[in-house]
Amino acid sequence: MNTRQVSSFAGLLFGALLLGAGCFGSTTPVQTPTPAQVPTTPTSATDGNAPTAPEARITIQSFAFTPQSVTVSKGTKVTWSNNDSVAHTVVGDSGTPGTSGSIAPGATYSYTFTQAGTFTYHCGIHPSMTGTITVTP
Ligand SMILES: [Cu+2]
Repeated sequence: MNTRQVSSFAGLLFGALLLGAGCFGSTTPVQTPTPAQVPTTPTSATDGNAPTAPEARITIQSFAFTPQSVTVSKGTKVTWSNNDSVAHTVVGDSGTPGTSGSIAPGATYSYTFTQAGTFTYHCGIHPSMTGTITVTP
């Protein structure tokens, strides 16, 4: 055995020791769990979950609007239902809530209030029938 062989053997041994020590001493790195991807659900305005517009109902019965006075918020759709046996109309004294035309028994008339204020109306057929809608901003 000459010196060259010895040194190469020693080198091999040293390398094996290093390798072994490396294996023994190495700890498997703790896998940091990647945070679960929270799916970003796009909220589209057309998925039907949009809040519905507020609504209010007024009954026309016994030649009267019931309730006679209603307070709603701006954007509310008010629907008059004619429960009488004769036709009535809804006519805004100053244009709001429009002019319904004849509301037959069992029929309805709807108007969406887009401006705040106090609006009086009457029945074009029976002027004694009056009502007031107060619209808050
Ligand atoms: Cu009437």
